[in-house]
Amino acid sequence: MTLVEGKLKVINGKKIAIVSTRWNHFIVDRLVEGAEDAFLRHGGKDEDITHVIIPGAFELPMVVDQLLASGKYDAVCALGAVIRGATPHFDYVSAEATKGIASAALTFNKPVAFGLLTTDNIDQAIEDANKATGKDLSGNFKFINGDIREIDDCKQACSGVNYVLHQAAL
Ligand code: INI
Repeated sequence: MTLVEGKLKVINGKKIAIVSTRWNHFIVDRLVEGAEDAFLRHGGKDEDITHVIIPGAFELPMVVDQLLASGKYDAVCALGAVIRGATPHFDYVSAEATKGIASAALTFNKPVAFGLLTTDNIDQAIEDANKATGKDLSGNFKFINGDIREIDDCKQACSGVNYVLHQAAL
């Protein structure tokens, strides 16, 4: 049997870019804290994190694409929050952001963490963001084990970072 498995460790000074949105920044800033914390706790160095702040989730694909194209980063972590509210705008923004981020990852064949919260209302988003600041990493390991169903949106954001490290370590 051949087992291919990364390590939950940042090795050889891997560099990561975290992209976060100003839209819903009071939520998204909590995700940034969680992502930075996860990177540092797994052996990454503060100087190897570049944090890019952009307007909203719709812009995430373009910026993820540019960061990967620059060749400067081993992985990118995309963070944002789209809150449904009362308009169909939610569906367009979240669908384009999701498709675009996935497409950039496939184009450049580099790890991209998908940390976009998509919630029905602001209360759900706050709840998720609070869990991120709790820095509960247990969900990350579930994610690595492939048990994605058990973790909520917020833990996906954090675990995405670990997934990035996991991939980057290969
Ligand atoms: N951007 C978000 O990141 N979250 C949202 O909830 C949101 N809503 O609801 O509209 C949102 N809109 C802005 C959009 O992402 C672009 O930044 C904007 O349209 C400019 O291109």
